[in-house]
Amino acid sequence: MPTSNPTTTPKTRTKPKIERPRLHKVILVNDDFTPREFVVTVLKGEFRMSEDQAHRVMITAHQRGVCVVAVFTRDVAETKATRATDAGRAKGYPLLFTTEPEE
Ligand code: TYC
Repeated sequence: MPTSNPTTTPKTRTKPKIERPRLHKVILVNDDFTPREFVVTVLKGEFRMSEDQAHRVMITAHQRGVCVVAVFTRDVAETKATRATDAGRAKGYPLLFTTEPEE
C-alpha cells in the first residue's frame, strides 16, 4: 500500500456525483366524450392498475380536470402516454395523456 504523501495527496476530494434521472409524471386529462369505462380499460391495460385504482384515477380526472396516473423515467412516461392516447384515438375518442417533469 502506498503511504499518504502530503505533497501529492489533495486535501479535498471531489466525490463523483451520480444524479438520479428526473422522473416524469403521466397526466390524464378529462374530456366530455370518452366513455368512463373506456378510460378505466386503458388505465388498466397500459398502467397495470386494478379496476379500483383505475376507477379512482378516472373519477379524479373527471371531477378535477386532470389526475397524475404514475411517474416513470422520461422515455417510459412518454411511451406510455403516447400509447394510451393512441388507444383512444383508434376508437375516435379525444382521450389525452400528457407528461411533465417532476419538480
Ligand atoms: N368525462 C368523461 C365522461 O363523462 C369521462 C372521462 C374521465 C374522460 C376522465 C376522460 O380523462 C378522462 N364520459
